[in-house]
Amino acid sequence: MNTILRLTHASSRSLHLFSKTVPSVGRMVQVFIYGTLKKGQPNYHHMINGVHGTSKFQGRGLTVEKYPLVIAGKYNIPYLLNNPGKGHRVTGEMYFVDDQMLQFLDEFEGCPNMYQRTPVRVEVVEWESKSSMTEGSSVINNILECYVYSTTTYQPEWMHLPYYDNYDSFGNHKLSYVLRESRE
Ligand code: PCA
Repeated sequence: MNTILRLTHASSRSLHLFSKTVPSVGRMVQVFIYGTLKKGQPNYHHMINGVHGTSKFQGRGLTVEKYPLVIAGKYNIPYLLNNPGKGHRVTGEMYFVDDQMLQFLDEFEGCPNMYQRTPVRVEVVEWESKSSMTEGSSVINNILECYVYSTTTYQPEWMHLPYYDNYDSFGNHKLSYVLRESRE
């Protein structure tokens, strides 16, 4: 009994020393972006604003599963409804983001009320040659697991809206996204 106690004490002490002396390497995670945060879309500038943290574009892909991607509400906001199997495989961009950027994105996306950040499987279709395919993540058969902002907290009638496979705020639908600063 005494021995066990001593060992436990010793190991917790060395763990403490370890965490004090070894600088922690920030956690980076993969996020799949399909809406207004994509390149060329109205909120992209947030992805590259260093004030929010770090993000690194990694490539493009499409969800392995089908999802209903709709444009809903009076501000024409894109939502990936978390109802896999319906709709289309959705196109988007993968980014490697640090904790600070992830926290910003969670707040920006009203997570967990408006959207929830959940894991999604993405098939890689285009990869930035500069970054390694396995960097910080496991890629098996071109399939990458990423976080995505999707929602289960949607109005049932949204399931009857048109489904898109590639969101574009400036598309033919004429449902251009209303920026936050322009909302009433
Ligand atoms: N922003 C997030 C979710 C929907 C949106 O407009 C994105 O671009 O993926």
